[in-house]
Amino acid sequence: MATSFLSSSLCIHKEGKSNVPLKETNFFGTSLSNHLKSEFTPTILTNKTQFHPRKISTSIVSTQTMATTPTITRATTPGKKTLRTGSVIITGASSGLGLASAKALAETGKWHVIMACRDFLKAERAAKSAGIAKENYTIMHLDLSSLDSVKQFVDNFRRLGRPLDALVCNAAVYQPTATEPTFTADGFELSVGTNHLGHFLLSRLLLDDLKQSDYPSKRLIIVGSITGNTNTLAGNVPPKASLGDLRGFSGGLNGLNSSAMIDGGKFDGAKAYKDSKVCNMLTMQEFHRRFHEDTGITFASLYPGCIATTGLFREHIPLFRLLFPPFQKYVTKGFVSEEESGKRLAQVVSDPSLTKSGVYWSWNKDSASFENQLSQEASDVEKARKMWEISEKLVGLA
Ligand code: LMG
Ligand code: NDP
Ligand code: PMR
Repeated sequence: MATSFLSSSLCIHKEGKSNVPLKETNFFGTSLSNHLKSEFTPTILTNKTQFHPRKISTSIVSTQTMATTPTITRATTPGKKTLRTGSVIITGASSGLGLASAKALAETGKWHVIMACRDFLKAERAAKSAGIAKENYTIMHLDLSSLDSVKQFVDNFRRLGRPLDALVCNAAVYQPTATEPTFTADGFELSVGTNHLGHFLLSRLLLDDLKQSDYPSKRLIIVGSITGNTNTLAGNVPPKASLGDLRGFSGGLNGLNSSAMIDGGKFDGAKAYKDSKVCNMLTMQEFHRRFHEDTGITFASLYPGCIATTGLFREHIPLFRLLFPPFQKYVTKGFVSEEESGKRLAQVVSDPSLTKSGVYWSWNKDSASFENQLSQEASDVEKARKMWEISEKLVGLA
Protein backbone atom coordinates (compact mmCIF):
# COMPACT_ATOMS: atom_id res chain seq x y z
CA MET A 1 0.00 0.00 0.00
CA ALA A 2 1.30 3.32 -0.96
CA THR A 3 1.69 5.95 1.66
CA SER A 4 1.93 9.63 1.31
CA PHE A 5 3.97 11.82 3.53
CA LEU A 6 3.12 15.04 5.11
CA SER A 7 5.54 17.39 6.61
CA SER A 8 6.90 20.77 6.09
CA SER A 9 10.26 22.25 5.86
CA LEU A 10 11.87 25.28 7.31
CA CYS A 11 11.50 28.22 5.12
CA ILE A 12 13.36 31.45 5.14
CA HIS A 13 12.39 34.07 2.65
CA LYS A 14 15.46 34.63 0.55
CA GLU A 15 16.54 37.30 -1.83
CA GLY A 16 16.29 36.40 -5.45
CA LYS A 17 16.31 37.75 -8.95
CA SER A 18 13.09 38.22 -10.76
CA ASN A 19 11.77 39.61 -13.96
CA VAL A 20 9.99 42.79 -14.70
CA PRO A 21 7.01 42.23 -16.94
CA LEU A 22 6.87 44.01 -20.27
CA LYS A 23 3.87 44.52 -22.51
CA GLU A 24 5.36 43.62 -25.81
CA THR A 25 4.41 40.75 -28.00
CA ASN A 26 4.66 39.74 -31.58
CA PHE A 27 2.78 37.33 -33.78
CA PHE A 28 4.71 34.37 -32.43
CA GLY A 29 3.53 35.13 -28.95
CA THR A 30 6.92 36.12 -27.68
CA SER A 31 8.48 39.41 -26.77
CA LEU A 32 10.37 41.31 -29.43
CA SER A 33 12.97 42.84 -27.23
CA ASN A 34 15.41 41.64 -24.69
CA HIS A 35 14.05 41.66 -21.29
CA LEU A 36 15.02 43.83 -18.43
CA LYS A 37 16.03 42.12 -15.28
CA SER A 38 15.81 43.80 -11.98
CA GLU A 39 16.98 43.02 -8.54
CA PHE A 40 14.13 42.12 -6.30
CA THR A 41 14.19 43.43 -2.81
CA PRO A 42 11.96 41.18 -0.82
CA THR A 43 9.29 42.42 1.45
CA ILE A 44 9.75 40.69 4.76
CA LEU A 45 6.70 38.62 5.33
CA THR A 46 5.54 37.62 8.74
CA ASN A 47 2.94 35.42 10.20
CA LYS A 48 2.48 35.92 13.87
CA THR A 49 -0.13 33.30 14.42
CA GLN A 50 0.67 29.65 14.43
CA PHE A 51 -1.30 27.64 11.91
CA HIS A 52 -4.13 25.56 13.34
CA PRO A 53 -5.48 22.80 11.16
CA ARG A 54 -9.23 23.01 10.65
CA LYS A 55 -9.83 19.37 11.16
CA ILE A 56 -7.60 16.38 11.44
CA SER A 57 -10.04 13.70 12.32
CA THR A 58 -9.12 10.98 9.92
CA SER A 59 -6.07 9.59 8.27
CA ILE A 60 -7.87 8.74 5.07
CA VAL A 61 -6.97 11.02 2.21
CA SER A 62 -8.25 8.79 -0.53
CA THR A 63 -8.58 5.09 -0.94
CA GLN A 64 -4.92 5.02 -1.76
CA THR A 65 -3.30 7.57 0.47
CA MET A 66 -2.72 8.02 4.14
CA ALA A 67 -2.18 11.27 5.87
CA THR A 68 -0.56 12.16 9.10
CA THR A 69 -1.01 15.33 11.06
CA PRO A 70 0.83 18.07 9.25
CA THR A 71 3.37 20.07 11.13
CA ILE A 72 3.43 23.57 9.83
CA THR A 73 6.72 25.01 10.92
CA ARG A 74 8.44 28.30 10.63
CA ALA A 75 12.07 29.06 10.50
CA THR A 76 13.33 30.59 13.67
CA THR A 77 16.57 32.18 12.63
CA PRO A 78 17.15 34.92 15.18
CA GLY A 79 16.56 38.38 13.80
CA LYS A 80 14.91 37.16 10.63
CA LYS A 81 11.20 37.36 10.07
CA THR A 82 9.92 34.20 8.52
CA LEU A 83 7.30 32.78 6.26
CA ARG A 84 5.71 29.40 6.81
CA THR A 85 5.92 26.69 4.18
CA GLY A 86 3.44 27.37 1.42
CA SER A 87 0.91 24.76 0.43
CA VAL A 88 0.14 24.37 -3.27
CA ILE A 89 -2.17 21.99 -5.14
CA ILE A 90 -1.07 21.08 -8.67
CA THR A 91 -3.45 19.07 -10.82
CA GLY A 92 -1.94 16.58 -13.25
CA ALA A 93 1.41 16.59 -11.48
CA SER A 94 2.21 13.04 -12.59
CA SER A 95 3.95 14.13 -15.78
CA GLY A 96 5.14 16.95 -18.00
CA LEU A 97 4.66 20.51 -16.85
CA GLY A 98 2.83 19.56 -13.66
CA LEU A 99 5.59 17.25 -12.48
CA ALA A 100 8.35 19.68 -13.46
CA SER A 101 6.69 22.54 -11.58
CA ALA A 102 6.06 20.33 -8.55
CA LYS A 103 9.77 19.53 -8.52
CA ALA A 104 10.79 23.16 -9.01
CA LEU A 105 8.56 24.34 -6.16
CA ALA A 106 9.49 21.49 -3.81
CA GLU A 107 13.19 22.13 -4.38
CA THR A 108 12.93 25.69 -3.12
CA GLY A 109 12.09 24.27 0.31
CA LYS A 110 9.37 26.89 0.51
CA TRP A 111 6.50 24.75 -0.74
CA HIS A 112 4.71 21.57 0.12
CA VAL A 113 3.14 20.26 -3.07
CA ILE A 114 -0.16 18.40 -3.16
CA MET A 115 0.00 16.41 -6.37
CA ALA A 116 -3.62 15.97 -7.46
CA CYS A 117 -3.52 13.04 -9.85
CA ARG A 118 -5.83 10.46 -11.37
CA ASP A 119 -3.25 7.68 -11.25
CA PHE A 120 -1.75 7.38 -7.79
CA LEU A 121 0.97 4.88 -8.59
CA LYS A 122 2.08 6.75 -11.68
CA ALA A 123 2.30 9.92 -9.62
CA GLU A 124 4.27 8.18 -6.84
CA ARG A 125 6.74 6.76 -9.34
CA ALA A 126 7.02 10.09 -11.12
CA ALA A 127 7.70 11.98 -7.89
CA LYS A 128 10.33 9.44 -6.88
CA SER A 129 12.11 9.39 -10.19
CA ALA A 130 12.06 13.18 -10.36
CA GLY A 131 13.83 13.09 -7.00
CA ILE A 132 11.27 15.13 -5.08
CA ALA A 133 11.98 14.72 -1.37
CA LYS A 134 9.20 12.74 0.26
CA GLU A 135 8.53 15.30 2.94
CA ASN A 136 7.84 17.91 0.28
CA TYR A 137 4.86 16.31 -1.42
CA THR A 138 1.57 14.54 -0.84
CA ILE A 139 -0.29 12.66 -3.55
CA MET A 140 -4.06 12.84 -3.57
CA HIS A 141 -6.48 11.25 -5.95
CA LEU A 142 -8.32 13.55 -8.37
CA ASP A 143 -10.04 12.60 -11.59
CA LEU A 144 -11.12 15.80 -13.28
CA SER A 145 -13.35 13.93 -15.67
CA SER A 146 -15.77 13.24 -12.82
CA LEU A 147 -17.50 15.99 -10.84
CA ASP A 148 -17.98 13.56 -7.96
CA SER A 149 -14.26 12.96 -7.85
CA VAL A 150 -13.63 16.71 -7.79
CA LYS A 151 -15.98 17.11 -4.79
CA GLN A 152 -14.42 14.12 -3.07
CA PHE A 153 -10.98 15.59 -3.60
CA VAL A 154 -12.02 18.88 -2.03
CA ASP A 155 -13.42 17.05 1.02
CA ASN A 156 -10.27 14.96 1.33
CA PHE A 157 -8.06 17.99 0.99
CA ARG A 158 -9.96 19.75 3.77
CA ARG A 159 -9.50 16.72 6.00
CA LEU A 160 -5.75 17.02 5.58
CA GLY A 161 -5.87 20.19 7.65
CA ARG A 162 -3.43 22.04 5.46
CA PRO A 163 -4.00 25.59 4.37
CA LEU A 164 -4.36 26.32 0.66
CA ASP A 165 -2.05 29.06 -0.53
CA ALA A 166 -1.94 28.36 -4.26
CA LEU A 167 -3.91 26.25 -6.70
CA VAL A 168 -2.55 25.32 -10.10
CA CYS A 169 -5.03 24.01 -12.69
CA ASN A 170 -2.60 22.22 -14.97
CA ALA A 171 -3.99 18.82 -16.00
CA ALA A 172 -5.29 18.37 -19.53
CA VAL A 173 -6.15 15.84 -22.18
CA TYR A 174 -5.64 16.29 -25.90
CA GLN A 175 -7.29 14.02 -28.47
CA PRO A 176 -5.93 15.16 -31.83
CA THR A 177 -6.85 12.04 -33.74
CA ALA A 178 -10.27 11.28 -32.26
CA THR A 179 -13.00 11.24 -34.86
CA GLU A 180 -15.85 10.65 -32.42
CA PRO A 181 -16.30 12.37 -29.08
CA THR A 182 -15.85 10.57 -25.78
CA PHE A 183 -17.43 11.79 -22.57
CA THR A 184 -16.75 12.41 -18.92
CA ALA A 185 -18.61 10.60 -16.15
CA ASP A 186 -21.14 13.42 -16.23
CA GLY A 187 -21.62 13.25 -19.98
CA PHE A 188 -19.57 16.24 -21.14
CA GLU A 189 -17.26 16.01 -24.13
CA LEU A 190 -13.97 14.81 -22.60
CA SER A 191 -11.54 17.64 -23.41
CA VAL A 192 -13.74 20.54 -22.33
CA GLY A 193 -15.24 18.42 -19.54
CA THR A 194 -11.82 17.64 -18.07
CA ASN A 195 -9.67 20.64 -18.95
CA HIS A 196 -12.30 23.27 -18.26
CA LEU A 197 -15.36 22.01 -16.35
CA GLY A 198 -13.45 19.81 -13.89
CA HIS A 199 -11.11 22.68 -13.12
CA PHE A 200 -13.96 25.17 -13.00
CA LEU A 201 -15.69 23.21 -10.23
CA LEU A 202 -12.42 22.55 -8.42
CA SER A 203 -11.37 26.18 -8.37
CA ARG A 204 -14.81 27.45 -7.45
CA LEU A 205 -14.96 25.07 -4.48
CA LEU A 206 -11.41 25.78 -3.37
CA LEU A 207 -11.81 29.55 -3.61
CA ASP A 208 -13.07 29.56 -0.02
CA ASP A 209 -9.97 27.71 1.11
CA LEU A 210 -7.72 30.17 -0.68
CA LYS A 211 -9.61 33.04 0.93
CA GLN A 212 -9.00 31.56 4.38
CA SER A 213 -5.27 31.28 3.86
CA ASP A 214 -3.11 33.73 5.76
CA TYR A 215 -0.31 33.44 3.20
CA PRO A 216 0.87 36.82 1.94
CA SER A 217 0.39 36.07 -1.75
CA LYS A 218 -2.43 33.68 -2.60
CA ARG A 219 -2.69 32.57 -6.20
CA LEU A 220 -4.98 30.67 -8.52
CA ILE A 221 -3.16 29.74 -11.72
CA ILE A 222 -4.78 28.18 -14.79
CA VAL A 223 -2.54 26.92 -17.59
CA GLY A 224 -3.54 28.41 -20.96
CA SER A 225 -1.92 28.11 -24.36
CA ILE A 226 -0.81 29.93 -27.44
CA THR A 227 -2.82 27.52 -29.58
CA GLY A 228 -6.07 28.90 -28.15
CA ASN A 229 -5.03 32.43 -29.09
CA THR A 230 -5.78 33.33 -32.69
CA ASN A 231 -3.65 36.48 -32.48
CA THR A 232 -0.59 34.23 -32.98
CA LEU A 233 0.68 32.09 -35.85
CA ALA A 234 0.37 28.93 -33.74
CA GLY A 235 -3.24 29.84 -32.97
CA ASN A 236 -3.97 30.02 -36.68
CA VAL A 237 -2.97 26.43 -37.43
CA PRO A 238 -6.26 24.70 -38.21
CA PRO A 239 -8.50 23.79 -36.58
CA LYS A 240 -8.74 27.19 -34.89
CA ALA A 241 -10.31 27.74 -31.49
CA SER A 242 -13.71 29.39 -31.51
CA LEU A 243 -16.54 29.24 -29.01
CA GLY A 244 -19.11 30.79 -31.34
CA ASP A 245 -22.31 31.65 -29.51
CA LEU A 246 -21.77 28.79 -27.02
CA ARG A 247 -24.84 26.93 -28.23
CA GLY A 248 -23.30 23.47 -27.81
CA PHE A 249 -21.98 24.44 -24.41
CA SER A 250 -25.36 25.61 -23.14
CA GLY A 251 -26.79 22.35 -24.48
CA GLY A 252 -24.41 20.41 -22.20
CA LEU A 253 -21.84 19.12 -24.75
CA ASN A 254 -23.42 15.71 -24.57
CA GLY A 255 -23.55 14.85 -28.26
CA LEU A 256 -27.16 13.75 -27.90
CA ASN A 257 -29.58 16.65 -27.93
CA SER A 258 -26.68 19.05 -28.37
CA SER A 259 -23.36 19.12 -30.16
CA ALA A 260 -20.28 17.86 -28.32
CA MET A 261 -18.54 21.08 -29.38
CA ILE A 262 -18.93 24.41 -27.62
CA ASP A 263 -19.79 26.26 -30.84
CA GLY A 264 -22.34 23.62 -31.81
CA GLY A 265 -20.24 22.31 -34.73
CA LYS A 266 -19.02 18.90 -35.77
CA PHE A 267 -16.71 17.13 -33.31
CA ASP A 268 -12.99 17.82 -33.77
CA GLY A 269 -10.67 16.66 -30.99
CA ALA A 270 -7.92 19.21 -31.68
CA LYS A 271 -10.44 22.05 -31.76
CA ALA A 272 -12.13 20.84 -28.57
CA TYR A 273 -8.75 21.04 -26.80
CA LYS A 274 -8.06 24.55 -28.09
CA ASP A 275 -11.60 25.64 -27.13
CA SER A 276 -10.98 24.25 -23.64
CA LYS A 277 -7.85 26.40 -23.36
CA VAL A 278 -9.89 29.48 -24.37
CA CYS A 279 -12.30 28.58 -21.54
CA ASN A 280 -9.33 28.27 -19.15
CA MET A 281 -8.09 31.74 -20.07
CA LEU A 282 -11.59 33.28 -19.92
CA THR A 283 -12.17 31.64 -16.53
CA MET A 284 -9.00 33.17 -15.11
CA GLN A 285 -10.11 36.66 -16.18
CA GLU A 286 -13.65 36.21 -14.92
CA PHE A 287 -12.25 35.09 -11.55
CA HIS A 288 -10.14 38.22 -11.55
CA ARG A 289 -13.11 40.48 -12.27
CA ARG A 290 -15.36 38.81 -9.71
CA PHE A 291 -13.01 38.11 -6.85
CA HIS A 292 -9.65 39.84 -7.01
CA GLU A 293 -10.60 43.10 -5.36
CA ASP A 294 -12.41 41.50 -2.43
CA THR A 295 -10.06 38.60 -1.80
CA GLY A 296 -6.64 39.89 -2.87
CA ILE A 297 -6.10 36.56 -4.61
CA THR A 298 -3.92 36.71 -7.73
CA PHE A 299 -5.59 35.06 -10.71
CA ALA A 300 -3.27 34.37 -13.62
CA SER A 301 -2.80 32.24 -16.68
CA LEU A 302 0.25 31.41 -18.74
CA TYR A 303 1.69 29.94 -21.88
CA PRO A 304 4.83 28.17 -20.66
CA GLY A 305 6.30 27.63 -24.16
CA CYS A 306 6.01 24.62 -26.44
CA ILE A 307 6.93 21.62 -24.30
CA ALA A 308 6.94 19.30 -27.29
CA THR A 309 8.11 16.21 -25.39
CA THR A 310 5.30 15.79 -22.85
CA GLY A 311 2.58 13.18 -22.62
CA LEU A 312 0.11 15.68 -24.04
CA PHE A 313 0.86 14.37 -27.53
CA ARG A 314 0.53 10.69 -26.57
CA GLU A 315 -2.50 10.25 -28.81
CA HIS A 316 -0.99 11.99 -31.83
CA ILE A 317 0.31 9.90 -34.72
CA PRO A 318 3.86 8.56 -34.24
CA LEU A 319 5.24 10.63 -37.13
CA PHE A 320 3.97 13.79 -35.48
CA ARG A 321 5.54 12.84 -32.16
CA LEU A 322 8.81 12.20 -33.94
CA LEU A 323 8.88 15.45 -35.92
CA PHE A 324 7.18 17.84 -33.55
CA PRO A 325 10.10 18.37 -31.10
CA PRO A 326 12.73 19.10 -33.80
CA PHE A 327 10.20 21.24 -35.66
CA GLN A 328 9.63 23.36 -32.56
CA LYS A 329 13.31 23.41 -31.67
CA TYR A 330 14.78 24.36 -35.02
CA VAL A 331 11.95 25.84 -37.07
CA THR A 332 9.62 27.79 -34.78
CA LYS A 333 12.15 28.05 -31.94
CA GLY A 334 9.22 27.88 -29.57
CA PHE A 335 10.52 24.71 -27.89
CA VAL A 336 11.05 24.64 -24.17
CA SER A 337 12.25 21.75 -22.02
CA GLU A 338 10.04 20.26 -19.33
CA GLU A 339 12.48 21.49 -16.72
CA GLU A 340 12.45 25.06 -18.00
CA SER A 341 8.66 25.09 -18.31
CA GLY A 342 8.43 23.84 -14.73
CA LYS A 343 10.55 26.76 -13.55
CA ARG A 344 8.28 29.15 -15.43
CA LEU A 345 5.14 27.81 -13.81
CA ALA A 346 6.87 27.81 -10.43
CA GLN A 347 7.66 31.49 -10.98
CA VAL A 348 4.01 32.28 -11.59
CA VAL A 349 3.14 30.45 -8.36
CA SER A 350 5.74 31.95 -6.10
CA ASP A 351 7.85 34.73 -7.57
CA PRO A 352 7.24 37.84 -5.48
CA SER A 353 7.32 40.00 -8.60
CA LEU A 354 4.54 38.15 -10.40
CA THR A 355 1.67 39.10 -8.11
CA LYS A 356 -0.34 41.03 -10.69
CA SER A 357 -3.80 39.57 -11.16
CA GLY A 358 -5.66 39.06 -14.44
CA VAL A 359 -2.43 38.51 -16.37
CA TYR A 360 -1.59 35.97 -19.09
CA TRP A 361 2.15 35.36 -18.68
CA SER A 362 4.55 34.35 -21.42
CA TRP A 363 8.34 34.23 -21.73
CA ASN A 364 10.67 35.62 -24.34
CA LYS A 365 13.69 33.90 -25.88
CA ASP A 366 15.83 34.81 -22.89
CA SER A 367 13.30 33.13 -20.63
CA ALA A 368 12.18 36.45 -19.18
CA SER A 369 8.52 36.76 -18.29
CA PHE A 370 6.21 39.35 -19.80
CA GLU A 371 2.49 40.11 -19.80
CA ASN A 372 1.17 38.76 -23.04
CA GLN A 373 -1.95 39.75 -24.91
CA LEU A 374 -4.82 37.35 -25.33
CA SER A 375 -6.76 37.03 -28.58
CA GLN A 376 -9.97 38.95 -29.00
CA GLU A 377 -12.09 35.92 -28.16
CA ALA A 378 -9.95 34.89 -25.18
CA SER A 379 -10.38 38.38 -23.72
CA ASP A 380 -14.05 38.89 -24.59
CA VAL A 381 -15.70 40.09 -21.38
CA GLU A 382 -19.25 39.26 -22.40
CA LYS A 383 -18.28 35.78 -23.57
CA ALA A 384 -16.40 35.17 -20.34
CA ARG A 385 -19.50 36.06 -18.33
CA LYS A 386 -21.73 33.85 -20.42
CA MET A 387 -19.24 30.97 -20.35
CA TRP A 388 -19.00 31.32 -16.54
CA GLU A 389 -22.76 31.23 -16.07
CA ILE A 390 -23.21 28.17 -18.28
CA SER A 391 -20.30 26.45 -16.53
CA GLU A 392 -21.96 27.09 -13.15
CA LYS A 393 -25.11 25.39 -14.37
CA LEU A 394 -23.29 22.44 -15.89
CA VAL A 395 -21.28 21.69 -12.74
CA GLY A 396 -24.28 22.17 -10.48
CA LEU A 397 -23.32 25.44 -8.81
CA ALA A 398 -26.30 27.36 -10.12
C1 LMG B 1 -3.25 17.21 -37.78
O1 LMG B 1 -2.08 16.59 -38.08
C2 LMG B 1 -4.39 16.22 -37.85
O2 LMG B 1 -4.49 15.79 -39.16
C3 LMG B 1 -5.65 16.96 -37.42
O3 LMG B 1 -6.69 16.05 -37.34
C4 LMG B 1 -5.46 17.59 -36.08
O4 LMG B 1 -5.34 16.61 -35.12
C5 LMG B 1 -4.22 18.45 -36.09
O5 LMG B 1 -3.71 20.31 -34.77
C6 LMG B 1 -3.96 18.98 -34.72
O6 LMG B 1 -3.12 17.70 -36.48
C7 LMG B 1 -1.21 17.56 -38.38
C8 LMG B 1 0.14 17.07 -38.66
C9 LMG B 1 0.13 15.60 -38.97
O7 LMG B 1 0.62 17.79 -39.75
C10 LMG B 1 1.13 19.06 -39.58
O8 LMG B 1 0.42 20.02 -39.50
C11 LMG B 1 2.56 19.19 -39.51
C12 LMG B 1 3.01 19.19 -38.10
C13 LMG B 1 4.22 19.99 -37.87
C14 LMG B 1 5.26 19.21 -37.32
C15 LMG B 1 6.04 18.55 -38.31
C16 LMG B 1 6.68 19.43 -39.30
C17 LMG B 1 7.72 18.74 -39.96
C18 LMG B 1 8.87 19.57 -40.13
C19 LMG B 1 10.05 18.82 -40.11
C20 LMG B 1 10.98 19.45 -39.25
C21 LMG B 1 12.12 18.76 -38.88
C22 LMG B 1 12.94 19.61 -38.14
C23 LMG B 1 14.26 19.56 -38.46
C24 LMG B 1 14.83 20.78 -38.64
C25 LMG B 1 16.09 21.03 -38.85
C26 LMG B 1 16.48 22.21 -39.46
C27 LMG B 1 17.66 22.86 -39.18
O9 LMG B 1 1.12 15.27 -39.81
C28 LMG B 1 2.33 14.93 -39.32
O10 LMG B 1 2.65 14.96 -38.22
C29 LMG B 1 3.23 14.48 -40.32
C30 LMG B 1 4.11 15.56 -40.67
C31 LMG B 1 4.75 15.19 -41.88
C32 LMG B 1 5.58 16.25 -42.34
C33 LMG B 1 6.33 15.83 -43.48
C34 LMG B 1 7.46 16.65 -43.72
C35 LMG B 1 7.12 17.88 -44.30
C36 LMG B 1 8.26 18.68 -44.56
C37 LMG B 1 7.90 20.05 -44.72
C38 LMG B 1 8.19 20.78 -43.54
C39 LMG B 1 8.03 22.17 -43.60
C40 LMG B 1 8.29 22.74 -42.32
C41 LMG B 1 8.65 24.08 -42.36
C42 LMG B 1 9.91 24.31 -42.96
C43 LMG B 1 10.60 25.46 -42.56
C44 LMG B 1 11.92 25.56 -43.12
C45 LMG B 1 12.86 26.36 -42.41
P1 NDP C 1 1.00 15.81 -19.88
O1 NDP C 1 0.13 14.89 -20.63
O2 NDP C 1 2.40 15.45 -19.63
O3 NDP C 1 0.34 16.15 -18.47
C1 NDP C 1 -1.03 16.23 -18.31
C2 NDP C 1 -1.40 15.79 -16.93
O4 NDP C 1 -2.82 15.87 -16.78
C3 NDP C 1 -1.02 14.36 -16.63
O5 NDP C 1 -0.50 14.31 -15.32
C4 NDP C 1 -2.33 13.63 -16.69
O6 NDP C 1 -2.40 12.48 -15.88
C5 NDP C 1 -3.25 14.69 -16.16
N1 NDP C 1 -4.65 14.39 -16.43
C6 NDP C 1 -5.22 14.12 -17.60
N2 NDP C 1 -6.52 13.83 -17.42
C7 NDP C 1 -6.76 13.94 -16.12
C8 NDP C 1 -7.90 13.74 -15.31
N3 NDP C 1 -9.06 13.35 -15.83
N4 NDP C 1 -7.80 13.92 -13.99
C9 NDP C 1 -6.63 14.29 -13.44
N5 NDP C 1 -5.52 14.48 -14.14
C10 NDP C 1 -5.59 14.29 -15.46
O7 NDP C 1 0.90 17.21 -20.66
P2 NDP C 1 1.58 18.64 -20.39
O8 NDP C 1 2.45 18.60 -19.22
O9 NDP C 1 2.10 19.11 -21.67
O10 NDP C 1 0.29 19.51 -20.08
C11 NDP C 1 0.14 20.24 -18.90
C12 NDP C 1 -0.59 21.53 -19.19
O11 NDP C 1 0.18 22.35 -20.05
C13 NDP C 1 -1.93 21.34 -19.89
O12 NDP C 1 -2.86 22.23 -19.32
C14 NDP C 1 -1.64 21.76 -21.31
O13 NDP C 1 -2.79 22.26 -21.93
C15 NDP C 1 -0.64 22.85 -21.07
N6 NDP C 1 0.20 23.23 -22.20
C16 NDP C 1 1.08 22.33 -22.73
C17 NDP C 1 1.88 22.70 -23.78
C18 NDP C 1 2.86 21.77 -24.39
O14 NDP C 1 3.50 22.17 -25.35
N7 NDP C 1 3.00 20.55 -23.91
C19 NDP C 1 1.83 24.05 -24.33
C20 NDP C 1 0.86 24.90 -23.69
C21 NDP C 1 0.11 24.50 -22.66
P3 NDP C 1 -1.76 11.07 -16.33
O15 NDP C 1 -0.29 11.21 -16.04
O16 NDP C 1 -2.44 10.12 -15.42
O17 NDP C 1 -2.06 10.89 -17.76
MG1 PMR D 1 2.25 24.41 -33.53
C1 PMR D 1 5.20 29.73 -34.83
C2 PMR D 1 5.31 29.08 -33.83
C3 PMR D 1 4.56 27.94 -33.33
C4 PMR D 1 4.45 27.68 -31.99
C5 PMR D 1 5.03 28.48 -30.87
C6 PMR D 1 3.65 26.50 -31.87
C7 PMR D 1 3.29 25.95 -30.66
N1 PMR D 1 3.31 26.04 -33.12
C8 PMR D 1 3.87 26.90 -34.05
C9 PMR D 1 3.75 26.80 -35.43
C10 PMR D 1 3.17 25.74 -36.13
N2 PMR D 1 2.57 24.67 -35.57
C11 PMR D 1 3.13 25.61 -37.56
C12 PMR D 1 3.71 26.59 -38.53
C13 PMR D 1 2.48 24.43 -37.84
C14 PMR D 1 2.16 23.82 -39.18
C15 PMR D 1 3.26 23.00 -39.65
C16 PMR D 1 2.14 23.84 -36.57
C17 PMR D 1 1.48 22.63 -36.42
C18 PMR D 1 1.08 22.12 -35.20
C19 PMR D 1 0.33 20.92 -34.97
C20 PMR D 1 -0.17 19.94 -35.94
N3 PMR D 1 1.35 22.71 -33.98
C21 PMR D 1 0.77 21.96 -33.04
C22 PMR D 1 0.14 20.87 -33.60
C23 PMR D 1 -0.44 20.13 -32.55
O1 PMR D 1 -1.08 19.10 -32.63
C24 PMR D 1 -0.21 20.85 -31.26
C25 PMR D 1 -1.52 21.38 -30.80
O2 PMR D 1 -2.18 22.14 -31.41
O3 PMR D 1 -1.93 20.96 -29.63
C26 PMR D 1 -3.17 21.52 -29.25
C27 PMR D 1 0.66 22.02 -31.66
C28 PMR D 1 1.29 23.02 -30.93
N4 PMR D 1 2.00 24.05 -31.51
C29 PMR D 1 2.51 24.83 -30.53
C30 PMR D 1 2.11 24.30 -29.27
C31 PMR D 1 2.47 24.88 -27.94
C32 PMR D 1 1.37 23.19 -29.53
C33 PMR D 1 0.78 22.27 -28.50
C34 PMR D 1 0.35 22.37 -27.25
C35 PMR D 1 -0.71 23.27 -26.72
O4 PMR D 1 -1.10 24.26 -27.26
O5 PMR D 1 -1.11 23.00 -25.65
